[in-house]
Amino acid sequence: MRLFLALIPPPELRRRFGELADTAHSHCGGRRVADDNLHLTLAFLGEQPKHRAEELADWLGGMRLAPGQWRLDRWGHFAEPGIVWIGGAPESGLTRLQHSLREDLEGLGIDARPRRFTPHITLLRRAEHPSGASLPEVALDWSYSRAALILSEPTHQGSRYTPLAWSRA
Ligand code: 3AM
Repeated sequence: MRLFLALIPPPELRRRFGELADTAHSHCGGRRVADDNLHLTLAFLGEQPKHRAEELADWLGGMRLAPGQWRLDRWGHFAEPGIVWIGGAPESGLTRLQHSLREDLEGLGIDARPRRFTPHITLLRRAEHPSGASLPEVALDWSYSRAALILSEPTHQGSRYTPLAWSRA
């Protein structure tokens, strides 16, 4: 089972991310991430056996995160896979959260990625012009308090993400 940990935006913020994805797509081309799949990856866990997924669901389900707020105010891109994203300054709470999750996972024997965390929301993949486009200014705030363990499955229409567990409210 291909798993990752993520923050899932509340519906109104997800709608705004979707609008930004449309705008970015009209400038940069490529493949727009579906609204239902817009998220912030905290840790990619790779392929894990079912019993490990259950263990991880119990671990996350028993955890309460320190809530935080993150200001999204910048566009970015990863040139090689043509990813266009929105993000913000690395917010200390978010960085601490990612670090402590990675440490816990290491204790569970999982070498989670990325090691160097650039918090971002992927809007486009395989963009034809990932840089150089003049994209509109962004200023959005995300109040987060729960993380999700997500199952990623390939389909003909792209990846399907299914939350398997949530940290406590
Ligand atoms: O949220 P983003 O788009 O940054 O790119 C994948 C996506 O990240 C990443 O995990 C998230 C959920 O799929 N991902 C997929 N395969 C990966 C791998 N082999 C990976 N990250 C690191 N190594």
